[in-house]
Amino acid sequence: MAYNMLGFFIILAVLSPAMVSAKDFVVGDDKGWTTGFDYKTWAKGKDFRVGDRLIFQYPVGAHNVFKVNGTGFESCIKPALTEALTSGNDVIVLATPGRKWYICGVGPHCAVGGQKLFITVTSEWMAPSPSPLASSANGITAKFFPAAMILVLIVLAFSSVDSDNISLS
Ligand SMILES: *[C@@H]1O[C@H](CO)[C@@H](O)[C@H](O)[C@H]1NC(C)=O
Ligand SMILES: [Cu+2]
Repeated sequence: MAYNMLGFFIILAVLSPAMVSAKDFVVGDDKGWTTGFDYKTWAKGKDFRVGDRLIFQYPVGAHNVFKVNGTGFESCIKPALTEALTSGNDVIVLATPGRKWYICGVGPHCAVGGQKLFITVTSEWMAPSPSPLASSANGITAKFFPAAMILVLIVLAFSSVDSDNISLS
């Protein structure tokens, strides 16, 4: 029994770094997805990782969200073939690393209102720029640390208890 429990917690500890690190970003925070907001400044310094989520919040009908390429971002061109997200609470899971661009396709919101967002998503295990290789080891340590601590505490707890006392059979 004790060994089965330990195995369970070891698996949990190995899986937990991903669960610990996945973050939700409400685009624009309290302002949400709107015109006249500086999304460049908002995105600056934020650490977007694979598995994190972007949440675009706005009154339904007032705005929408198109994923575009760099050209579409610069020139505020919405793609003809892509469906816009229009729910007012659009959740985008950042599934792959790389540069991502989003614009609002309503009227001149992108071109005049500056309603456009550019982010760079880094892979789950790599440290962000400027020196991804040099600091990647530290990044992994930081991510594993909470899981490692949990594991150590569990092992200590089990080793200080007589296994007959916690057996359920
Ligand atoms: C960017 O997107 C536009 C519209 O969807 C498309 O016409 C264009 O070829 C794309 N540019 C690149 C470099 O992929
Ligand atoms: Cu808009």
